[in-house]
Amino acid sequence: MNLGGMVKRSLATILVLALAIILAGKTGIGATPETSTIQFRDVTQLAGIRFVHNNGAFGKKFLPETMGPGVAFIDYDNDGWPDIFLVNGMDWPGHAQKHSTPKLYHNNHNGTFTDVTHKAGLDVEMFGLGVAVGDYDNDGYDDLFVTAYGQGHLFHNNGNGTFTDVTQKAGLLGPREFSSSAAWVDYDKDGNLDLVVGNYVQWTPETDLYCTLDGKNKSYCTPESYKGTSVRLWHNRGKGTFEDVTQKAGLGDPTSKTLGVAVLDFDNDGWPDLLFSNDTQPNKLYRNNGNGTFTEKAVVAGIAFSEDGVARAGMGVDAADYDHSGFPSLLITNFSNQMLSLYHNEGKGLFVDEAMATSMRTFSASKRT
Ligand SMILES: [Ca+2]
Ligand SMILES: [Ca+2]
Ligand SMILES: [Ca+2]
Ligand SMILES: [Ca+2]
Repeated sequence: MNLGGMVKRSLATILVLALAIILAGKTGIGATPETSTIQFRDVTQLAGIRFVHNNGAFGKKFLPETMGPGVAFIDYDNDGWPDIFLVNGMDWPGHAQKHSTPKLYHNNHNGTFTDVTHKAGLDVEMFGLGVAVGDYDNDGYDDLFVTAYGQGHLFHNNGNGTFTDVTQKAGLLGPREFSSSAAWVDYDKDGNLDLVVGNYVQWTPETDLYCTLDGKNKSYCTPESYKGTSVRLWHNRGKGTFEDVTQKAGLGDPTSKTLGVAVLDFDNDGWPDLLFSNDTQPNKLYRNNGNGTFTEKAVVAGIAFSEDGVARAGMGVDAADYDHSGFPSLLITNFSNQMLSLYHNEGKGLFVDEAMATSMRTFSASKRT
């Protein structure tokens, strides 16, 4: 999504679809002018994308293995053609069998892509989960922040086709967390992009719990088994360094189990607000007070819980003004047995979940034809 050109973010579920759309568009494959129905064909192989996700699974059923990786479009060489960055996991320490890294694919302007990961200096092993693209140092080249189990990474785009891991230099080394998604946003409007990072739960291989569905075999535990973790807000001081302002900004909340981050100005006051979709915990909507602090509004806005008052398993999230009302609405994907949430922004700080009504309309229309 994009808010005033200042925010770029990505999530796997949304952008994998977007990737298919862009690839189909660039190659001309999948266009069916003779019908009114849009059709898509998987052109991954044709485009030269050979990426394989490694979730590190070796039989212990560690929780991070359940996560898909993020992907982002980034025109890292400013040639006007979107390139692709794919996040990857890795084998667990002590069980290393293969070398797996994120991948950067350069857009060849002809529907194909070339793996430039090594040349770009991005063949760094990590248990990556998400990615956010933004030019945090205003040098005209988009940079990458990769969320990960353990330690997120900030890669500075050097402007010559290479990146440098500046995580430590930027002051972003922190406690080992399970960061899932991130977004760049200039929340204080000082001209420098700040970084907001969603964290999932408190989990380590050492504190891994035994869960089972059949009483015999270990299964993946649900997030209820683990304590949550606060999101983090990193203020960009300029000159390439960041400070943790989570508590000062009022975003500290150890109960959250965040999987999705969205930036939206839900009340149209010109200050970007933050939405965190939480897995089995209430979603959070933080209104930007315009003075460096935020106030949590999800319950009064009607988006913390489902209509029957249950915290759902919020995962992906995006915000857009889909009905041209002048206010951004929200789409939150939930777990597989739960309906997604289409929170229509009614203005006046209130959202109404229209997912049920919308799907009923679709169903009715299909029955008529
Ligand atoms: Ca490019
Ligand atoms: Ca930059
Ligand atoms: Ca800023
Ligand atoms: Ca606002």
